[in-house]
Amino acid sequence: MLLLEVLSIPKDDPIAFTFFTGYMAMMAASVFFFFERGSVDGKWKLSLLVSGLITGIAAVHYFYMRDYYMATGENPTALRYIDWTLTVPLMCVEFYLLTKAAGAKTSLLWKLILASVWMLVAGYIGEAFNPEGGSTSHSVIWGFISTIGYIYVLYTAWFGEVAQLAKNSNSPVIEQGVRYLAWFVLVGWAIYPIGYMCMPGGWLNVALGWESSNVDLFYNIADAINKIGFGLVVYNIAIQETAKLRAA
Ligand SMILES: *C/C=C(C)/C=C/C=C(C)/C=C/C1=C(C)CCCC1(C)C
Repeated sequence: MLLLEVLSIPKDDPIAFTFFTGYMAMMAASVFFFFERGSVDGKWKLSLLVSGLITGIAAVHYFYMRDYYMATGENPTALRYIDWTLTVPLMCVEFYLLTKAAGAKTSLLWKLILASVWMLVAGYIGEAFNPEGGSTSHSVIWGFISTIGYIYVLYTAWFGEVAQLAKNSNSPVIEQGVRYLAWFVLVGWAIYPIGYMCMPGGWLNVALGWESSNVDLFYNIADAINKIGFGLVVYNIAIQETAKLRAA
């Protein structure tokens, strides 16, 4: 029975559609990043490995989330947050690796990881412990607490240590690339709170009647943009820096 449901994607279910395309896109991106490790200079291989791990971890979670959604029609909240708890800190690792040559210390990495885990733990409490039928106050309080962690990462990427170090890197390629990643954090990451507010009791659910199934629609679209986009920016930096080294 489970198998039958998995095999038939309803034509009118955009969420199921994004679970399937999201899964394939993440998998293809991982293959790409792993193979392309071979075409960049040694000091960029770790960055590409991390890009591939981010989309690879997501691909495995999409495999399970897709089945969970197809079988139950519900949001796979636990799987979603397990995925993010692994992949968002790895995105912090990308920031660290890019600015390491300019002097980034591991304390920067830990601050970013702490802020993102804070953001995710609060978001998980907001979603997983939302009372039956939904509670606006519960959703707003935990959404607000979560946003503090988000703003910390955003600030660090745009004006704080990450931005400063990128400026000191003496590489326009790295400075430009880090700026692109900061744009992802500003625009791409901001899609997640929109999904969050669709849960029962959430602002968009209450004010505009957006259904809770849209939580996954927004999360799936945001994941594809952010995880693959982040990886491609890092890939582009690595390719350009490698070309510079080889020309020298
Ligand atoms: C690959 C996964 C990524 C980049 C996930 C990012 C998730 C967020 C930026 C989530 C942010 C949230 C808020 C800022 C408030 C509401 C709760 C969250 C967790 C959805």
